[in-house]
Amino acid sequence: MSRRRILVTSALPYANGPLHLGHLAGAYIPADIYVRYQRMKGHDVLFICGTDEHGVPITLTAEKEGVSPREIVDRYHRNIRDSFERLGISFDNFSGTARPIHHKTSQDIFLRLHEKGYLEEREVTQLECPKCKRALPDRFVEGFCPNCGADGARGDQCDTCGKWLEPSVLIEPRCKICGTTPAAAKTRHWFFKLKSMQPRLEEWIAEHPHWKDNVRNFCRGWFKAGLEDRPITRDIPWGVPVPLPGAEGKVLYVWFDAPIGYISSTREWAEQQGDPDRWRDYWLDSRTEMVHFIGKDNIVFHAIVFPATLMAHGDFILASEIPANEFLNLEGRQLSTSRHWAVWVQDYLDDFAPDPLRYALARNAPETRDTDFTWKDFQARNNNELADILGNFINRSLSFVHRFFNGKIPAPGDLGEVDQRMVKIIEDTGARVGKHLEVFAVRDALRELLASAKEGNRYFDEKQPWATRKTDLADCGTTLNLSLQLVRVLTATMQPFLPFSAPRAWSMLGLEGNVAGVPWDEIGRELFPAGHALGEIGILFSKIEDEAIEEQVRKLRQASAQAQLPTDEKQAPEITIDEFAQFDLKVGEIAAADVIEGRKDLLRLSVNLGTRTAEIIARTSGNASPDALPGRQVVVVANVGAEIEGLPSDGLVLTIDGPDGTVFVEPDSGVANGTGIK
Ligand code: B3M
Ligand code: ZN
Repeated sequence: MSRRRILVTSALPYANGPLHLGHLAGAYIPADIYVRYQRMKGHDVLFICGTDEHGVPITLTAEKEGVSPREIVDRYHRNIRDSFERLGISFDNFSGTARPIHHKTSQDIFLRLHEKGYLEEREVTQLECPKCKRALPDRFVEGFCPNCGADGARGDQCDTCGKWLEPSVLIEPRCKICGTTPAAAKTRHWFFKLKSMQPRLEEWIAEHPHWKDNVRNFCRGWFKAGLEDRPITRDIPWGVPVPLPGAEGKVLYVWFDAPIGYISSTREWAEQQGDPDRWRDYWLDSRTEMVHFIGKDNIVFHAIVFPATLMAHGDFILASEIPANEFLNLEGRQLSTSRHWAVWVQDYLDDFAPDPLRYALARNAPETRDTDFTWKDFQARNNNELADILGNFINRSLSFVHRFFNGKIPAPGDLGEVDQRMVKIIEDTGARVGKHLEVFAVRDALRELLASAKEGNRYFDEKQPWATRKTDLADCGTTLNLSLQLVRVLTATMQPFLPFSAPRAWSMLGLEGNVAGVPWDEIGRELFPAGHALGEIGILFSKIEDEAIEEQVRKLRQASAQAQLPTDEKQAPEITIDEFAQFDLKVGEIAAADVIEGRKDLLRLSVNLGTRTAEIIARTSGNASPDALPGRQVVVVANVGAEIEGLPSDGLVLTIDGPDGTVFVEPDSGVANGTGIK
């Protein structure tokens, strides 16, 4: 077979937070397995990614933290890149869309579309927040979805029904920053004339009848509704500036520039190779196969908007494959970063090795439907499959040769029927696993790999080398020879999935060089000669104890419970010590307490502050019995005049929302009324 050239992309994660398991399951782990496999097949593979550094989510995060978008982007670029590295995701280049090379590439493409008449400037009405004094595109505005009615639909998309939206269609829209109802205002934007491109797009999709159902169904839905022209510029300060006169202050829509990031990342890679034109081999040569690994929420942009951009431009190749994956849930619930229902990759890697996670996620990849990650399942996959099946077969084979054959692989004797069956497995495991990887079926590929390891264990048990060692040494030699050949096969075959463990097994086998350099088609053909000396053995996969798993579940539940506390219990903005010193905190004694008529959650307290008595209104959960209060000491902020529910209050009394209702803060031993608190 001739050498293919394959350009593989993984969706560019937004540089506004760390990676979690949900990200990995769809766009990164399956992509890395595919890429590592195709490299072993000897093809010319380029694996491209980077962070998506524009768009409203980044601006929002920056605003929330009171820092510049640049600071957010740099921080999370490093953070995300580090997680990928520790997980062994083998990108050839990991770029970022805020870099000059990306701005230039996107602007050039925009200009070409403009020249060719695919863009049109139109006057539009957009939402603006009168309070924040800013335009509210995309995620700056939320409201009810006009399609499904769900609340929390955003100006660009409804997460509940998946519909692509415009801010102006939201029902009861509100500003994401301050909650104000936006006003409509006129502005000008450049529209991408997608409508006119529908026939070409439809034809192109029809040329790929083997694409996954999720991709084809999505596109069919879009075509049926009819593509509409879309504005691809925005009135926000962070992004790729629109390169046209009269467009000052406008930037490209993030979903227009982000996929172009695949091109600019390839260009950056070529420059790093010292061959700046080399990106052309991948993007301009129709023999290149381009594969986009994405999650299902990105289908429209990779199957419609980006291809339309490339078609309109005219020079570039289009995708050959779009393996779009479904979602990963966590312990039966939808992953949510805002609700802290997530497992962060960096936290995982602080506690465990990368390979068991790669294995668990690939084994349970959301290829055709959403799947669920549970810590229990993770443990079971690791313990019952990696350790007890794969690791056990490798370990028992190696140990046996070390113990009884001096660490040298014995020569095989005559082969019986059972041995012949084993020879077959040695010969075809690589091809059986590879067949599934060609069509992105990492689950099936791993199932095959595991099946071969199971066969290995079965063979070992059946042949009973511990018995034949004494009764039929030649047959014992056959058993161990074939077992070791299979171990070699499994080691090479597991390399794309388990790139940290495979090299270790390779050196335990006493083999030189890099297992990733084994040509895939030679797996099962390059065999050990008799007498080959094995290397030192170690444990390949350790078991994970129940306690370690319980600890993870506890951590997850705790973080999510924490996130559900009312906002005023979360961390408040920092103040200076001088600001704190302005609070006049004093101990006082409740002299009298009454419930305000008709409001059992409001108390009127007379508090003796030593030199004066303050009349204070206290808000409670309605549980306090006023009769028990007189005589008790409390803490008062004495220098605020407040109004609580329209009632004047001569200070505030400190209370805590306890599990059974409101409790008062109280000195733990008697002090004089009016004593100041530091
Ligand atoms: N930044 C990722 C997301 O939707 C988005 C992908 C861009 S791929 C060009 O989470
Ligand atoms: Zn606002």
